[in-house]
Amino acid sequence: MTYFFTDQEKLQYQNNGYVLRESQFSSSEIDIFRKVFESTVLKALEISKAGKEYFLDKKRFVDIDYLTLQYEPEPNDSFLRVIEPAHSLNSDLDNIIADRRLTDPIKSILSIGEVSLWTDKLNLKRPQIGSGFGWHQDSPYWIHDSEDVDSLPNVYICLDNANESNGCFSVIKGSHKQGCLPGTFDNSQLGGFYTDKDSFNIDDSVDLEAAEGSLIFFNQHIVHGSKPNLSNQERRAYIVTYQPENRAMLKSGKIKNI
Ligand SMILES: O=C(O)CCC(=O)C(=O)O
Repeated sequence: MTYFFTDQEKLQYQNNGYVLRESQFSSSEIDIFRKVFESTVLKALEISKAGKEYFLDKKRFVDIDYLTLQYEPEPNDSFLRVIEPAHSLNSDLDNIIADRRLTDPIKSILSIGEVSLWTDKLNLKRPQIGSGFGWHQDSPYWIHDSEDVDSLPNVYICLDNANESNGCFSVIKGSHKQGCLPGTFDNSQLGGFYTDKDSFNIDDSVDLEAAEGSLIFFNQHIVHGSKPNLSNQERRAYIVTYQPENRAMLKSGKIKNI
């Protein structure tokens, strides 16, 4: 069984900057993923105590070697928000990273036969607590570390049903075509990483409401973000980013061919 993009999906990806594939993983597979997810969160919290804590724009971060933990803003700053790179904490994630349902479409996007890992993130958005992600592109975060920022496609795995009330993933359709856009210049520490609102059209935003087990493939240049989780439902996601084979990962500099 192969999962390569159809010609129509390739065209959609080129034109819109994303492709949503629903029902890719079964409920029982997603149950297992959630257990892997939560055990990784517990490991992260455990080792966080030994890490180096710092604050950017009042947001709490902890670094342990090349692992970065990002916490929710106060008063929820004991709750994790992002764990990156997550596979370094839990080798069970390796099976997901290598799953052909993720890697075949990525190979279609890159038009190549073999890929390696660039980075992987567990994004938590706990009920009533999970904060939103402002509009941004991934490429400005990576441009100084990657030799080829145009070859870093992402796949987002929905671990919970996601809709507007629990902060589903949203994109600005077609915004990837403009490459790296200017950031906001608001004198904050992280402001440069949020996309200047005058450089894209908010009317092109699409809320990608998707059921658990769906996959969203998206371009590293697409402007994207999500609202806070105001609901009583979890909104967990695992985002994996690939690149052509034999290239060094973000942060660790090691090579992880798939
Ligand atoms: O999880 C989300 O809703 C957004 C994540 C995101 O924008 C990111 O990790 O770059």
